[in-house]
Amino acid sequence: MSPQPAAHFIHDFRQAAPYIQYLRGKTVVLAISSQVLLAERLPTLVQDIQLLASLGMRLVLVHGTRHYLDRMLQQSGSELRYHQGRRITDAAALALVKQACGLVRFDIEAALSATPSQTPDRRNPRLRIASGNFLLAKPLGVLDGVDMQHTGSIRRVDHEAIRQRLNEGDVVLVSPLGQSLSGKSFNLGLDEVAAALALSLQADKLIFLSSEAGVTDAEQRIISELTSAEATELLARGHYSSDMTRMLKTAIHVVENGVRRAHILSGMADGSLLAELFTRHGHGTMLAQAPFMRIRAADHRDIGDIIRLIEPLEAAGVLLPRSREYLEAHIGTFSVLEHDCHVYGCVALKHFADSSSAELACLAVSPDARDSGFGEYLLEYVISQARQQGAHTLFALSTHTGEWFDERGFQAASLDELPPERQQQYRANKRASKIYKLAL
Ligand code: 1C4
Repeated sequence: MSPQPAAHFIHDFRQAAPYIQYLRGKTVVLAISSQVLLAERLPTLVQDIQLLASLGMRLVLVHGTRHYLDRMLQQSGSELRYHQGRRITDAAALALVKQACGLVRFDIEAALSATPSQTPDRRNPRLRIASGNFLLAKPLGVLDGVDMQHTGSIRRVDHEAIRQRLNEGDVVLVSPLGQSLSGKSFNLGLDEVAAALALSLQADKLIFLSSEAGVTDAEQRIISELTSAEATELLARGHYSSDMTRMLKTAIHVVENGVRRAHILSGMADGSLLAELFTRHGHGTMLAQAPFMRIRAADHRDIGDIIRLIEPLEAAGVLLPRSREYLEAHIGTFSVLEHDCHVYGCVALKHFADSSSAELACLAVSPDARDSGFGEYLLEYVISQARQQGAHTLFALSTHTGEWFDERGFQAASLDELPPERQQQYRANKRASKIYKLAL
């Protein structure tokens, strides 16, 4: 007897498939905190980064230096000086910033150059890493009478040069150091660089790999999804660390200015990057400007997704069979539930000659997304659609899901209450489905 394939693996791999497809060709900026690098997370993190690159994601990495620098300054007996949350970089600190950047860059480059040990053909070309003078900087100047010296801010990102490298399949590695037109170097903040890169490249995602697991609520539970408005409210309550506050502010800023998603997650936990990108529940916190879930009218591009949802249920006798031709002809009656760009559910609202009643039909939620309230959202959506169209009664016919409708206020109905054309279909298909109705 052949051994059973690992059920969990197959389930998880199938769940990841739409995300793999979706992320191919997408530009992602990964901001890696220096705390993560100091914790020696680089070797495992790099394996995941290599995997993302091999799946066709366009990756821009930017690393922090803050904790390296604090350590170096303390070792040299220098004082750590900050103003308005920014380091005051004097000449000695700038020399150490350059050292720290060199150190971190070489470590990242070396780690990314290693061929993954599981690769079947070790002659595969290594990942190419590109770096350069991508950040044009200017001095931050004097703030409240405090000279910030060699601390700078970004004047421009050479996004065209970065795009060229990405088009050639390189991974781009950026350090938080910029050069001015007069040839001076300036120390930059990781958050500022990450935001400038994500915005100028119109990236699809900005991901912070930090020492914190994500944004937490009052009970210290990780919040998996936040809109920028919700994140702004949370920040106003202000119980977050200075690192988290900075990341959250940056995440809000980028999603409100065109980056589709920002993520804050732990760079310390093994595989957190993969879990965040390839599973529905993610691992850390994901931010977007608008809510993640929406129900919208279906169109012809959704037919493939609808078939994927309903085919197994038709085979099991739960739903009526509907051919592709039927779906093409009736797509105007369908709505789909989308969560983070994937279709997880569908429903149709069927009309009759007598417009005082309508039928909720072809209701399905993907098995991996059940029990999250999606079915209920679809039901509410169809109820309000039916009301808007002037129906007074909403019918639902079911062989397996009667209880679900019972619990949501539907009542049993008899065959002769159905509109005549539906009675005819009922008799013809011999399913003996239970009939439910809801007064609208
Ligand atoms: N019976 C009772 N409770 C059920 C249930 C069932 N069959 N299935 C799920 N539940 C409960 C869960 O246990 C959970 O309860 P809890 O933990 O909250 O106490 C709750 O419902 C989950 O609610 P939700 O809002 O999170 O719902 P979802 O899981 O997102 O979705 C569906 C609920 C029923 C939509 C989902 O389970 C599903 O897709 N099931 C398979 C398809 C299905 O049964 N669809 C309903 C069809 S009736 C057909 C047609 O083709 O037009 C047939 C017509 C005919 O002539 O026979 C329809 C309407 O499409 N009709």
